[in-house]
Amino acid sequence: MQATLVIKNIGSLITLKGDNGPRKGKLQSEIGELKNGIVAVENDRIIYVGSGELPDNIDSSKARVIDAKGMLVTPGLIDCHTHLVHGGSRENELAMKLEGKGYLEILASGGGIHSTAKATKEASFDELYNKAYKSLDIMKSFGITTVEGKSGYGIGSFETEIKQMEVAKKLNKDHPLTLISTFMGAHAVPKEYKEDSNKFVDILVDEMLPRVKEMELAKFCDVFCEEGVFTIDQSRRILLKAKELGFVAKIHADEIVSLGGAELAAEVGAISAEHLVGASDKGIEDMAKEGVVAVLLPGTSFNLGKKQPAKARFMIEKGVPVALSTDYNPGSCPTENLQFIMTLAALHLKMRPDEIVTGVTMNAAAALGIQNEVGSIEVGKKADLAIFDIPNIEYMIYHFGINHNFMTIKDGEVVYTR
Ligand code: IZC
Ligand code: ZN
Repeated sequence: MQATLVIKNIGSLITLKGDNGPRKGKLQSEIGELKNGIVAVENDRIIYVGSGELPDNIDSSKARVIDAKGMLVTPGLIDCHTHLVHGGSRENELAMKLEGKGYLEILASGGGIHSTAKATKEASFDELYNKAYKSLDIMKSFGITTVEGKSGYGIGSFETEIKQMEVAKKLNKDHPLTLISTFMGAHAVPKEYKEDSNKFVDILVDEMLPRVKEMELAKFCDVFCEEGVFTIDQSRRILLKAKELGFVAKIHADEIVSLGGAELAAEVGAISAEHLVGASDKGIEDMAKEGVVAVLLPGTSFNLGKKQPAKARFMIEKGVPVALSTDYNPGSCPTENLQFIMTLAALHLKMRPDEIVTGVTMNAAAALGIQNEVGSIEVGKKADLAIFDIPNIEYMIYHFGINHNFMTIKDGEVVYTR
């Protein structure tokens, strides 16, 4: 075998070796660490993972050799929940927030998602593309190699929804990172349908979903199931229709008000349910039974000043696989820094470092249905890796708020070096 890239002298190599995810219960903390690790890559695939030197059957004479000098290597991080493509920003809401106005209150008064919808509608394709490209570059610098991105700033303007997803499609082609697209036409109720939101759901189900499918613009369909946004019944209708058309279902569930979104995720067979701050114990148990991945977003709770964290420990104990993500968006979580989210997962969700690593690699991959391709460092998998200039994974969580990434490798190519 002819290696094209070799990384040697890895102090701590976090392989995540084992069954492809989702990893639940005790398996969430089995991260397969190797000391003095070495990884060989041929083109875009991993061909060897071990300790010490390469075996004789791997020819590294023509390979680029990277001396990791005792650093930490993990699978490329996966940010499985973002609202990447959008126009404008919402720093104007900071003053309202400081006066004690809540997220849903700002939304109900026509701000929040509505203000981003306006900016996204007004932005040209190129403006949206360039802004999102920059964010992908920041993510790349943090060691992220795969990103999920939602539409959802059309709010009734189907044209804007399509524009967002076309931007995402082009970004996936042009940018080194992988960007997986989600249709989130049900993100807020358009003002003109405020009195009859079921009418808007009719349009979503009968016109928008089939058209998005036909245009092959999204793998997933997501719904903001929340008080004052879409009800449980409306969310059920949208997700069942989406599934019937061949989308994979996701749901923003029980983020602020406990509505029964976790139960619905299990009922409709969603691949993941996101936020879950107010999820009921029964909803969590239902998710465990159906194998729904919990995508927890502690950066959002932090930024909204929420005191109550999602019940991560209870979820892990009950056998729900837990993934973690930034929720990068211009309102409730304007950051691309997944490493900081890992710190919050420890301090606020009481997750352990090994559980957290699984949450941003294998279980994030499982939340996107790509766990057979990425999420661990194993022979045959895509060579998506991050090299962090730290001695161990605890250090990443402990020394917070900065970027520890030294190098990002995507499809076997170095795409970022500090
Ligand atoms: O723009 O506020 N939670 N949707 C649901 C968001 C956050 C994005 C936003
Ligand atoms: Zn979200």
